[in-house]
Amino acid sequence: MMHDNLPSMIRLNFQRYEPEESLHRLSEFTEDLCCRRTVRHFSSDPVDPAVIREVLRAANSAPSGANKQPWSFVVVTDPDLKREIRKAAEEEEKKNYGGRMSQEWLGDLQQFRTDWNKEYIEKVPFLVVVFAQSYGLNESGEKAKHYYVQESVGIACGMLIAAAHRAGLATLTHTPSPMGFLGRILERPENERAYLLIPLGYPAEDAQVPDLAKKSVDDVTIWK
Ligand code: IYR
Repeated sequence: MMHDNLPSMIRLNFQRYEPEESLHRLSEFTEDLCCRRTVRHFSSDPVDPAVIREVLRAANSAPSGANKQPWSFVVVTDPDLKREIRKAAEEEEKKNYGGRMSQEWLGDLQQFRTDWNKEYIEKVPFLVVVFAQSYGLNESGEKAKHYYVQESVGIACGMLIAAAHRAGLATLTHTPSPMGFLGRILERPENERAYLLIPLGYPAEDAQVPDLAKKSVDDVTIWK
């Protein structure tokens, strides 16, 4: 029968807190998350690979459609690969900044002082390239269905970014679109599409960020 091979059910391990304790614990976390900034100038200072692995362990704990975990994390440290990725990303970005993005889009980006130059790709100690698996593929080439792939991988990336911040590492969510070159350079299988390129490292000594205002939580929340 269909149900013969199901995993058994185990008791939920869950901690309830009194409201005061709950808010206390949460505020610390929220305050820390609210200090996070996207970084575009990285130091070449090394990072312990054990920290990267732990960040990925957090990301990999994300919920996903039917628990398929439809992602792969490719950790790049090899200087030749980084150079190749930088070169290919800059080629796409030159096209993006040179006419592929609309005037409105370019206008919206001005405050970030971004351009096609992606020096950080070579400078940062770790690049994590997140791939989304549109379907599963085992060693014998059998396909398995994946569900809510975009949502699942997005959630995992959010958890990755939060974990990296918690670890004292800076991140950048880079989408040098189109990102097809990442699958080619990193020799990923046909079921995978590059989703996000995430440099992970320490900010450069002199790193600056725009003085941005975020919407207030009350402006984005509707209580009914
Ligand atoms: N991918 C380009 C452009 C860019 C687009 C958005 I939307 C941003 O929030 C930031 C940059 C780049 O990385 O420069």
